[in-house]
Amino acid sequence: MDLQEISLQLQAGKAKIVKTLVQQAIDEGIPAQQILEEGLLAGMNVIGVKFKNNEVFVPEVLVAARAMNQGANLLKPLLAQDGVKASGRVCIGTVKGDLHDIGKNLVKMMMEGKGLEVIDLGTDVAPETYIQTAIEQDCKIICCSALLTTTMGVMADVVKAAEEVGIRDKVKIMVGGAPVTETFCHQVGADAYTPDATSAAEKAVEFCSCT
Ligand code: B1M
Repeated sequence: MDLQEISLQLQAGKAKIVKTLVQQAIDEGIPAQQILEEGLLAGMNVIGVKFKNNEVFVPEVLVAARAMNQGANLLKPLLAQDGVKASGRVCIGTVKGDLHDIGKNLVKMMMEGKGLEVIDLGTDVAPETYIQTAIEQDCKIICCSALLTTTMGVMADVVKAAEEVGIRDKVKIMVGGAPVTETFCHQVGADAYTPDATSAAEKAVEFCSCT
């Protein structure tokens, strides 16, 4: 199957067709990672460029996002089946002021695939919520996602809040999302930046194996 068809249908927001095509690709034996990258993410990238250029608007982006999520759900059991497994509990959320959750959901999916228990705090998560959850649920890692340059600064507040309540040495803080960089990670005092969901899951396994 031509994975570009998945990309095109995703761009058109046709969630049902995307689901059918993703299932068809799985049945044909195409690797899940390839379906994700060349089908779903490729389509989302095109939408991203068109969004930036005002060629599509929020409603179109939302239906594309729904198609993306539905397709990704089918891939969930297949992604990250191999490799090192670990046990441990982590919490994840998109930072306060930010409603983007597709990348965060992918990170969650890959971490669960590696055997980690993931508490999903959703979007628009305040620093106190991450901290309270980490304490109450005994999380080894706090994972923060941000897609906006205007919200990534909240990650510094999460690190500060962890220091203030005295749990900074007990919990690792991981950051990621399109505008986030390694340099930014160091600036805010977080423990790790990873560029994608696969490397985020691998890093989380590493942290959980060390503690
Ligand atoms: Co928004 N949006 N959006 N948007 N949106 C961006 C991010 C933008 C780059 C578009 C653009 O202008 N080109 C731009 C940000 C510009 C900036 O800050 N510099 C933008 C803007 C401006 C906005 C609004 C302000 C628009 C408006 O209302 N005027 C608004 C803000 C709302 C808010 O959050 N308060 C807004 C709204 C929306 C929608 C609601 C319509 C929708 C979100 C739907 C949803 O998530 N449920 C949306 C979308 C879909 C996008 C784009 C098109 C796609 C984002 C996405 O899902 N990508 C995006 C353009 C783009 O990114 N090219 C854009 C696919 C996803 C898999 O990638 O999330 O990067 P990503 O995740 C990656 C990695 O980053 C990494 O793993 C994933 C891949 O493996 N990763 C982590 C993510 N989190 C991680 C955490 C980790 C580690 C890795 O460790 C903890």
